[in-house]
Amino acid sequence: MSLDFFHLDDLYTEEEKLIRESVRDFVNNEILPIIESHYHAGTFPMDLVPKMAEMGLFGIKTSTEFGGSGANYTSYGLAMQELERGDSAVRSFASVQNSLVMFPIEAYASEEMKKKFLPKLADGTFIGCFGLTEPDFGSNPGGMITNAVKTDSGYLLNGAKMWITNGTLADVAVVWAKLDGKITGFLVEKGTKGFSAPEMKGKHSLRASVTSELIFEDCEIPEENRLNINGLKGPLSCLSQARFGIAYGALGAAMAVYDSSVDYSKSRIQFGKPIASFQLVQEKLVWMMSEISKGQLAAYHVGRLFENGKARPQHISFIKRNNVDIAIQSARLARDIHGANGILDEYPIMRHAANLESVRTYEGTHDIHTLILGEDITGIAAFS
Ligand code: TGC
Ligand code: FAD
Repeated sequence: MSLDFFHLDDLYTEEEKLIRESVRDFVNNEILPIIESHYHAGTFPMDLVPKMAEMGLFGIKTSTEFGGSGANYTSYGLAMQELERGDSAVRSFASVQNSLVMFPIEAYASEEMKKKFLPKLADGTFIGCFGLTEPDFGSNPGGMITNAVKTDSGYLLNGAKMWITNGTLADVAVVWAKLDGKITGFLVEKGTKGFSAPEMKGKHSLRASVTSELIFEDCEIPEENRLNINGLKGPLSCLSQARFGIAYGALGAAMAVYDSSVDYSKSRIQFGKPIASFQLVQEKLVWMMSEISKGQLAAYHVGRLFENGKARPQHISFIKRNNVDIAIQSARLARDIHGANGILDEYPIMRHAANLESVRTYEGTHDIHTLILGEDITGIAAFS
């Protein structure tokens, strides 16, 4: 049984609970036994990809016509929650495939491109990535310098992206670039002349995820590979999908460190008693339980707002910012409760704590979401 202080299970449908339970079993049986060794080696567990595809974890919201599951936002959120209970790297892989690659292809590509890519992305034979961030443009993607120029047969693409999840693994990259000064999207296929995606090394966080540069040197992109969307709202609309999944995902990581803390504190004896009997330890457990429970309520509600067409980007900023923040703080408290054991890989604590540092930064940093909400309250943008 998982933390459910407010009986949220009464609000989830049977189908949503079934998806959550099947992903939870998958994480317990297939991810937890192998994740530490991949984390140490700095490798993504590629053996999981066909299994995740078989479980319908790619294209969860994509229409069944294109090989997806056609499920709702809440089901997607719960699947991300369970994956991140295992490891943020596995959830990242699924976030990118679902929200940052399959979503824009379904929303903005031609029928031909949808038929070409979506079924393969759904069955895991194709992996995708999303290239927005550049070496000099992270929080401010509107300043990007990657550039496309119109040619007779399509476009010539030049520039570089950085920090791209799954870049080296990807068969297709959704790449955002400026065409005549306006941002638009392109589908760049693996093997395109002039396109390379070297892996970035040296990460202390999200070690089981592949992170890459994308380099474009006079890449010829066919006309049909252009997405039918102009402006920053193109990539930001994809981020709205992914940030929602992250808000649920962070709860999974938080619940993992909370569960471990409850178990550990009941079994660890000091001064002749379980440490769970000390008030200072109970205070930490109560903080974690309270914050996770509030995060669960907020994530649940935003899922339903999405399903009713009422979710605003600011709602999504709220839950991404809040839930990642309380997950990091929970990991910090869990580390304390586990004492020296808290730094060992026998427990998931440090792995989650380190992973969550990336999650706090990507998809809009904590502070960028603060400013999005600050603008919503005051009507004054404080970005520059
Ligand atoms: P701004 O003027 O505010 O907005 C430009 C246009 O976009 C519209 N818009 C949105 N549309 C859809 N969804 C959203 N969430 C939207 N937010 C804004 C907006 O209405 C406007 O439309 P229009 O029609 O008027 O043109 O743009 P700005 O340049 O002032 O920037 C605002 C800011 C700073 C909030 C934005 O740039 C931002 O969110 N920055 C953070 C960048 C970011 O999140 N990068 C993420 C990179 S991808 C990633 O990290 C993947 S990690 C993958 C993994 O491993 O899980
Ligand atoms: P910067 O924008 O340089 O920010 C540095 C600091 O300055 C932050 O604390 C920030 O909050 C603060 N700051 C910036 N502007 C302001 C302001 N106006 N006011 C106040 N404070 C401000 N990107 C992709 O496109 N695709 C991916 O798949 C992807 N995967 C990633 C995977 C990992 C592991 C990581 C770590 C990042 C990934 N990213 C990806 C990039 C990520 O989205 C960016 O790192 C993020 O948007 C922040 O950009 P930056 O790192 O350049 O930081």
